[in-house]
Amino acid sequence: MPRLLTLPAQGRLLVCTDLQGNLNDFNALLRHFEGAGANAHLVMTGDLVHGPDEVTAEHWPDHLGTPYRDESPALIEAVQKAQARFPHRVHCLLGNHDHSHVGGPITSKFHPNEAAMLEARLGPDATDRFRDWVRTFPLVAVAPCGVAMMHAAPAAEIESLEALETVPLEGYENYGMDDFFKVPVLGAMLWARMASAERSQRCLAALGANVALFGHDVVRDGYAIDERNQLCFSTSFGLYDHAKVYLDLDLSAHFQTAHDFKAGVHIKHLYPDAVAPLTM
Ligand SMILES: [Mn+2]
Repeated sequence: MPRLLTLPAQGRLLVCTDLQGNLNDFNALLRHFEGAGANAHLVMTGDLVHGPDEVTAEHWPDHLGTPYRDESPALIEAVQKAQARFPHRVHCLLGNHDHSHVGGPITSKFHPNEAAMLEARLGPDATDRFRDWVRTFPLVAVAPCGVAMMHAAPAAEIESLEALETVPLEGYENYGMDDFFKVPVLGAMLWARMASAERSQRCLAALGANVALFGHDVVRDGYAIDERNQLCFSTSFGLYDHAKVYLDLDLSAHFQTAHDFKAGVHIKHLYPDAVAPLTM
């Protein structure tokens, strides 16, 4: 199972972050992907599963954005169907929520144990198939156009690309956050919300890339450039529809810094016709 996915030097690349069980947002993304032609790749940077399923419309908190209900089981099927329909062009990277199904720390955003909750919904056979699938997810995707995609901020100390391939996924079920953060590679790779200029520079140099593209954190306005080598963006979770963005890149281009990504050209609205809700 390669943990590093390398994309080709031509074609198009669509990138999205954190769907967390939002099937409608995946379907919208898929329509953009289908319109991008036969040379397009789609990379989803992790946290495919785990969304809100008991929050009612009357008690919907503003910080969760446009209301939706967790459809993780149907989303898993829809992504697998897309992978079968577009072989080797639809890619899922590992996120901390996905990792909780294959040995990572328990996540408890919407339930005390979200992995146990989803696995109960899936039933034993589908759970086994889901775990086998998640175990194949790469940690990082790189493209010759100068970008590296990962779940969280590029803070991992990566000694070598070979070392990346031998990172053990299992055995962290009982880790608290402080301890898991100290786990080499995985701790930062799946949970870091920020990376200093120095640290991200080392991480990206090890990966042979100039700019990190990632989510994990919620950027309410769609995207943020905190360091010139980091573009953090939100496609789905925690946003209102009008602010959700995905990336659309030419794989034969060359990106030097995060400022090379232009709104409307490389950073696109998931729902171009959505308008901001009126506020009080
Ligand atoms: Mn995450």
